[in-house]
Amino acid sequence: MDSKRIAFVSVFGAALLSAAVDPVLAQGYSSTTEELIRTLNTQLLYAAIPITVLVEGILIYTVWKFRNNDNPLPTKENRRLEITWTVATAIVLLFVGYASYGVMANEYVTTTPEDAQEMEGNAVEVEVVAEKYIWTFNYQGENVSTSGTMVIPEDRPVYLNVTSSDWLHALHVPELGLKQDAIPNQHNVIKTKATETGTYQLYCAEYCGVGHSNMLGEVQVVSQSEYQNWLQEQKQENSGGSGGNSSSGGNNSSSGGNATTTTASA
Ligand SMILES: [Cu+2]
Repeated sequence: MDSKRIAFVSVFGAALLSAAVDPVLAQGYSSTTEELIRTLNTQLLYAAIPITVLVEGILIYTVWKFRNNDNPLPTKENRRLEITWTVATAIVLLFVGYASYGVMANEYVTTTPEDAQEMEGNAVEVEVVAEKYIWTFNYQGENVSTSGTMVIPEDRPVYLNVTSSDWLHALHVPELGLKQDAIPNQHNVIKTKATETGTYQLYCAEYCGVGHSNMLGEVQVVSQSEYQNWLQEQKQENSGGSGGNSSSGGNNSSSGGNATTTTASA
C-alpha cells in the first residue's frame, strides 16, 4: 500500500508544482482580462492532466490485473488510503478555489459598480448600448458615438458600461476575454486594458431574435495617439455634419438613441 501512497503524493505534488510555475505559453495576450482567464485555464489544465492520467492508469491497471478474477473482493477498510485520498482531494480543491478566486475577484474580470466609481483619471469610459440588431458606443464626456465599431486605446484602462435599449443581448469579444450581459435599465460594467493593437470580432452572445447571428461588431485597439486623432476626427465630423460650430457644447437638439449613424449626442 505504501507504493500507492507514494504514487498519489508524487502525482499531486507534480500537479501543484507545475501549476505554480508560470506557464510559458504563447506570449502576447490581447488584454489583461484575457491574460488572467487564460492563465487560470492553463493552471487548471496542468492540475487536471496528471489527475486524469492517474485515474485512468489505475482503472486500466485494475482491469488488467484482475481480469481472471471471478470472485473480486472489495477493500473494506484502509485508513491510510482513505486519509490519503481525502487529503489529496482537499489540496486539489483548495488550489482550484484559491486560483479561481484570485482571478474571479480581480477587477479586470469581475468589475463592481464601486470599481467603476473609483475610475482612474486616464480611463476611457464607453457606454455600450445593444439594440436589435446593432451595437452603439457612446464615449462618455467626449460627445462621440459610433455604431458597429468601437475604437479603444491600448494600455489604458477601459470601462464598458453595457446596457440594452430593448431586450436581452450580451456583449462578447472572445479574443479580448470580454463577455457581459446587456439588460434594459441596467448598466453592467467591465473593466479591461487592451495590450495588443488589432481588430477583434464582437458578437452578440444572447439569442435575441431573427437578426441575432448578424448582430456583429468590431473592436479596434489602436495606439494612444491614434486614438486621440480618431476622437478629434469624430468630433470634427460631428460638428461639421450637424452644422454646429462648437465641438464640445453639445447643446444642439440631439436625436436620442440614433443607432445607425455616427452622431453627437448629449
Ligand atoms: Cu442580440
